Amino acid sequence: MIASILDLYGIRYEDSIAETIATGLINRTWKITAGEAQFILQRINENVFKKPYEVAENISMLNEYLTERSPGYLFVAPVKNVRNEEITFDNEHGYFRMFPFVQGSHTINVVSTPDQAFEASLQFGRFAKLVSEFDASRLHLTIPDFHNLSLRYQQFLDAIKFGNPDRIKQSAELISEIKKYSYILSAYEKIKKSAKVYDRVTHNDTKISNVLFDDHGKGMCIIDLDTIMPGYFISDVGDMMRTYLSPANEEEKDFTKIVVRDDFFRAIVQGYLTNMSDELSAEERKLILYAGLFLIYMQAIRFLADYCVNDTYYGARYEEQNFVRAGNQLCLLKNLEEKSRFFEKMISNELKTKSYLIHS
Ligand code: GN1
Ligand code: MG
Repeated sequence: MIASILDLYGIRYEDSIAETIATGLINRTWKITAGEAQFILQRINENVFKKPYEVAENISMLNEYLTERSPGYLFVAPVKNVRNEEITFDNEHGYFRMFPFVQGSHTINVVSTPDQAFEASLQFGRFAKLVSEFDASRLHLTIPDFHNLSLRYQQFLDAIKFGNPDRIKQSAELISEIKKYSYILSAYEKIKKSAKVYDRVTHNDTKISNVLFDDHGKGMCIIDLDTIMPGYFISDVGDMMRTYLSPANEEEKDFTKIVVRDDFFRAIVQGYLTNMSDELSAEERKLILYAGLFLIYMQAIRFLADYCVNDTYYGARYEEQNFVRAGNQLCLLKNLEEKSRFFEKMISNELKTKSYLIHS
């Protein structure tokens, strides 16, 4: 499939090595080695990103801004094709982008030490700080309502009404659990009305595989910039909590392996606050723990809603994948919620002592 695409980047397929990188379910990704040069080639899923050119425009606006304001910052923008375009469209195969491969970098798929959580959070917080004066409203909504919990909840209600009756029946227990947590939705409705919880430039997909690490385990930069949009900081902090806190990830079927690790929680908070503590308003600072509850809850909702409509969005590698993932996320949510008081204390100590600044 990619020979004709590589051609448009001046690379001969016969002279290159293409390795598939299989992580996310949304976009397809290859590592291309052409002689000395290495690239990451990615096919954009246009069912998810309906306007691929807007994705490119967002990245290029931020690239321009950061190149001017923070020249030392490593921002991995796409390379242009022979037609001087950032996106390559091919009638048969769709939309593609190519990025330079960052030499000396690697990604990890599991967070196994608090240091890794700290490093990743430091990178996402650093990015958030560097673009904090960029007018977020200039950015396109590459996926409209992506983290709009009210809408996600409505989609869930529709799914359990109009979806696959067998799957809905099977999901009865999970559905009622989701409804029990509706206080998370009410809190979100309040946030939307608040003038002190700001629309910021957010990454919206802060999982660990979207951070590049160097050989010493230090964070280098963040990648996978397609979902950068205006949003609340809770999206970024929340998705880190969702994906770094437990040693078992969202695919785990044995829920007894889902554990919320205290020192990883502290590392996320410290990493993010290193750059963002003074940037967050008093009201935002109160939402740090909520960020995790919010994101995990939303993900549970999205997985279960998709299961009830026959996996139309995520697809599934096996029959019950989205059902399992919804149950998994609800278990994680419960574990996090159980530690709420302890974590709230931890956060307020961090904010008071600023001990995290020692790391920076
Ligand atoms: C999707 O496919 P992947 O892993 O890049 C989703 C995220 C979810 C994640 C959960 C554009 O990301 O929001 O957190 O699945 N991305 C999109 O597995 O929907
Ligand atoms: Mg991704």
